[in-house]
Amino acid sequence: MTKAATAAQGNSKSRLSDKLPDAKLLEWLRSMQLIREFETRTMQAYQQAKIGGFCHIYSGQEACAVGTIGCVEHDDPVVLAYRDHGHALARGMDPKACMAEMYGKAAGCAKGKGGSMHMFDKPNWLFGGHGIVGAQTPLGTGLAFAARYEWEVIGSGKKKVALCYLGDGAIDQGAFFEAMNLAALYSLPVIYIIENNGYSMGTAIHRHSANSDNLLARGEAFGITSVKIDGLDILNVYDQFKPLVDECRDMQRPAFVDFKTYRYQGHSMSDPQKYRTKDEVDQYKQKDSIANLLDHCMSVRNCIDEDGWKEMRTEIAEIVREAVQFSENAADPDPSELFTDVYANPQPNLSPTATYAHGKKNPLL
Ligand SMILES: Cc1ncc(C[n+]2csc(CCOP(=O)(O)OP(=O)(O)O)c2C)c(N)n1
Ligand SMILES: [Mg+2]
Repeated sequence: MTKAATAAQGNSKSRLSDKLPDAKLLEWLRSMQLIREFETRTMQAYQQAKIGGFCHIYSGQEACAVGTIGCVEHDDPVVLAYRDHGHALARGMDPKACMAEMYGKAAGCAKGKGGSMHMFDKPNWLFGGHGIVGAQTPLGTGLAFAARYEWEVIGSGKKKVALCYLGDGAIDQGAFFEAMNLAALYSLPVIYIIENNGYSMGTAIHRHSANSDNLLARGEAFGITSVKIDGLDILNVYDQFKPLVDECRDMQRPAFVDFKTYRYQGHSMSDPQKYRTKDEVDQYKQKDSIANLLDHCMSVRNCIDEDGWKEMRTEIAEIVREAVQFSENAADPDPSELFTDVYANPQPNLSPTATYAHGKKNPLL
């Protein structure tokens, strides 16, 4: 077992996170609360039909995005599945650009063309949310390849680590196994983070995956360092994930993380949730990651009190309110944008359906 794997399996005596300054913990508390509040307002906007299409809420999983992104550098590349608002915000995306994207407005991070599942932010090294389950895993491997190539072959850049997030529902996709194989074979610095929230849509993990109690076996089969992390406690995430990141960066090799987490809302905005009980959800809410960190900050670090927490929440609520307001008032994309940012358009500025749609000319044109 590597040093990081040993550390990750839990060394309760000395906690790495004890050395973190209070300011860092408060920054994470703020970031997790921003995501929670943002998602609450997203649900409201969706229910008012202001947001359309698929929309997957991240509430409950905040310690994963904030904790893992908190362990890497700003220019380490990140690639995601479709439950992506939380990571985008944790990565530093402007909440206005994130919300406007869901509103389908031109000021959105993907010009309003992607929606909820396609948060993309190049300046923040965020290479997108992806709607095809597992499709981002070869991309994560490619990002690691590019980073290593740049550093080792071209001789520019520096040692980087790519973070590639996927859900438990993606672990049996063939593309993921191909991606892991190449990552191991070429020794690429990519960390596959399985956000194991226990469900793939409405199917519990033990019903969709063989040997689901031992996901680490999948990474280990390729000789990849594989660790399990309890993802509801962000300090624990840091204690376990930071040594792993450091090792992958230093040794330029991959890792696999079975990251235990839980989502509070349904799979998407339309999910009657017949597959789980309210009791189960409530039990996880008892272990809420924001409440956990707040408690630690209040009672162990004494770095925030009730008034400070109230002030922080008020400030965050205002930021999100402004993001919603901004999105409501923002301009729609110009109709000509229909024909830009596409892989190929054989008839530039002319939609193939312009004249053929039901025999009528497309009214947008
Ligand atoms: C290749 C492919 N198959 C099926 C789907 C339909 N689908 C959308 S989300 C989803 C569940 C994925 O669950 P998981 O990876 O655990 O992510 P979570 O929603 O729990 O974050 C499925 C099967 C898809 N988008 N892509
Ligand atoms: Mg899942």
